Amino acid sequence: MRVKLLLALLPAVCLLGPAKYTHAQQSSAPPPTATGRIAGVVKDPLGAVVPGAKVEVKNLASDFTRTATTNPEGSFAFDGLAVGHYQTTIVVSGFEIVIVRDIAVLADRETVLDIALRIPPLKTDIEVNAPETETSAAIRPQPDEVARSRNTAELFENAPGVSLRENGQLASVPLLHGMGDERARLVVNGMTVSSACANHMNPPLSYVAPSQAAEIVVMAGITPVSMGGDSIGGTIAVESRQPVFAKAGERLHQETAATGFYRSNGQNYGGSITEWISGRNLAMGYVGSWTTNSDYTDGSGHKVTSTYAQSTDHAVTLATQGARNFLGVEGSLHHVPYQGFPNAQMDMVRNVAESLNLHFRRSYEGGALDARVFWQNTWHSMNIGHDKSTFPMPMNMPMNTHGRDLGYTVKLDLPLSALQTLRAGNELHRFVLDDRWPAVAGAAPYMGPDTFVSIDNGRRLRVGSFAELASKWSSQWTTLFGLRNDTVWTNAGPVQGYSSMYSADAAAFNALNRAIRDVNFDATATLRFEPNAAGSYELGYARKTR
Ligand SMILES: [Cu+2]
Repeated sequence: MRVKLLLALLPAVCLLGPAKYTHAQQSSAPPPTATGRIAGVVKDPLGAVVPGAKVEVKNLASDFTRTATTNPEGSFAFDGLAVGHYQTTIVVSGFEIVIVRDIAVLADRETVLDIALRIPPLKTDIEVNAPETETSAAIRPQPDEVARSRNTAELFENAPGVSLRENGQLASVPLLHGMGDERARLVVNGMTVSSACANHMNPPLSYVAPSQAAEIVVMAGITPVSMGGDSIGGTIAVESRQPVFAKAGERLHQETAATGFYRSNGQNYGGSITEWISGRNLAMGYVGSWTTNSDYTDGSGHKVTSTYAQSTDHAVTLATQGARNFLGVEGSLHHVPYQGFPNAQMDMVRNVAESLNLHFRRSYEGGALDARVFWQNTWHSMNIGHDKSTFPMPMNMPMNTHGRDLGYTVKLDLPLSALQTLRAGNELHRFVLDDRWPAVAGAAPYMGPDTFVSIDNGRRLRVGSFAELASKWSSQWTTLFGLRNDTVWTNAGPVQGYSSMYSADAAAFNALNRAIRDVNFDATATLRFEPNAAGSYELGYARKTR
C-alpha cells in the first residue's frame, strides 16, 4: 500500500493568554509614608480559583519582599505596601510560574491582579539517549498518570493527532489520524516491535507496562525519515528511564520508588517498584509492576463482562558509561495470564513476551554514533473466554501464535556546521510469525480433526537506510529534508485447514508464489516555525510506504 500525505499543517501547542493585570487610576503626589495595596485572584486555565498558590511581591527599588498564600477563594492581598513599583511572582505546582513585572502601587489605592495560570508547554529538551526529532515534543508521564492509566497508550491519548481504539483493558490500539495497527510504527527503546496477535487485537504497545514508559514521542504528522519508514500513519517512540549513575562526589547512588493504587470499580489494584543501584560507571536497575482487575460496573450498575485482566512486568537494566561511551543491556518479561475483550468473540488467555536490547552510544564533538541490537519473543494464545455466551458458537476455539522480532539499528549524527546536522542510518528488522489453531474435539469437520495452520513460518525481512539534513536557520526557523529506502522480503510456508473441507482454499494459497520483494522509497521535507514557546507550526511533504 502506498499513500502520499500532502501539506500537513500542524499547530502543535496552543496556550491561553497571558496573565492580565489592571490597576487603579492615577492619584496626586503621595506623602512620604503613603502606602497602597496589591490584591488579586489566582485562577487555573478553566477559570476555577486556585487556593494555596504562593504569591510574592517585591519592591523593584528596595528588593523588599513579602509572601502570601491564596485563601480558599483563591484570593490574596498585600496591605501597607510603600508606594512604588513592584514585581509579583505566583508559583503553583503543575503550572507555569507567572511573573507580573512593574506593578505601580499608588497611595491609598488597590492594584488588582487577575492571574490566569497556564499549563507549561510540552518539554522539548530531548535527553541524550532519547529519540531525536525536530518535529515533536516528548511526553513524560507523571506517577499519578501512570497509576491512572490502564495501558501505555492512555498516557498519550491527548497528544495531537492521537485517538485510541478501546479493546481489552490492557490493549488500547493507538490510531494516528485514524491510522493504527501496522500503519503506526512502534519503537520501544529503539526496538521495532510487531504484533504477535494474528487477529491484531493486541497492539505491540500492550507488551509495555505504563510504569516502564518514561518518555513518549508521538509523530502523528510528518515523521522524519530517521524515525519513520515502514509506516504511513506515523511513529510512536517509547523510552524507558535512562540508567541513573552516581554523580561526581557520590560513591554509591541508590534510589527506590514504589507506587500502588486501588480502584473500587472492578476491584482494580496494582503497583510498581523501581530500584537503582549505581556507581560512577556502572548502573543496575529494576522496574517491576503488577495490575489486576475483574469486570467493571457501568453507571447503571450493570457489570460489563469480559473486561477483566491481569498483567505482570519485569525489566532489568545493566549499564556502563565512560567519558564518551555508553553501553547498556535491558531484559524484560511481560506476562498476561488473561484479558477479556468485551468487543470480540475471542479473549486473550495467555501472552508472554520476553526481550533483550543491547545499546551502544558514543558521543563526540556535537555528534554521536548510536547502535542497537534487539530481540523479542512472544507467545500469544487466544480462546473464547469463560464468560462469553457460546451458543451457537463452539465452547472452545484455541488460537496460538508465536512471534519473533530480531534487528539492529545504527545511526550517526554528524554536525556539518553550527547550523546543520546530517543524520544517516541503517537498520534491519526481521519478524517471524506462526499462527496455529489446534483441533477442537468433536468439532470435525469444521474445527477438526487437523490443526488449522493459518500462518506457517510467515517472515518479513526489512533493510532500511536513510539520510536526513536538519538545518536550524534561526531560533524560530528549522528545515528538515530526508530520504530513505526500505527493501522488504516476505514469505510464508504452506497453510492447512481443519479438514478436507478447506482443501481447495489451502491449495489455492499454497500454489501462489509467496516470496515477494518490495523496494520502497520515502521522502520528507519540513519547514518548522516556532514563533514563541507557546506554539509551533509545521508545513511539510511526506511520501510514506507500508
Ligand atoms: Cu490475539
